[in-house]
Amino acid sequence: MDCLFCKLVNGDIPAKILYQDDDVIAFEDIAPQAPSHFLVIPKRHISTLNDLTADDAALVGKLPITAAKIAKQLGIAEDGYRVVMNCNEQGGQTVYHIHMHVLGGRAMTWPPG
Ligand code: U5P
Repeated sequence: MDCLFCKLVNGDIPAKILYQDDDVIAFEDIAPQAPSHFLVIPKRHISTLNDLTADDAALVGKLPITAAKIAKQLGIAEDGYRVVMNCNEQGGQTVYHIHMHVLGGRAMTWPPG
């Protein structure tokens, strides 16, 4: 499958990995938009949020749990951080393998652009 993040999961493209287990992997975003910016993704390929089914609930639930664990380790949890999941073109999705952005280390603005 020609998916960038599947290649990353398989070790075929490099990433600064922060955490992984059998289900999820977290790595630093290559184009950080905040002092801390990492992505948490399921290892299994799911293209967009629209493709999720009830069977994916436990897997997807691991994304924010992993995000919070890493945020604590990075020291951004207490001040706060933002999680974002973009869906399809108007949502700003560019990589079609679902991923949770975690941004912290600075004050966020609202609404996002
Ligand atoms: N990205 C990486 N590593 C790559 C390719 C892309 O971290 O090898 C990041 C981009 O910098 C972007 C994110 O922040 O993946 C895709 O986000 P989205 O636009 O699909 O939400």
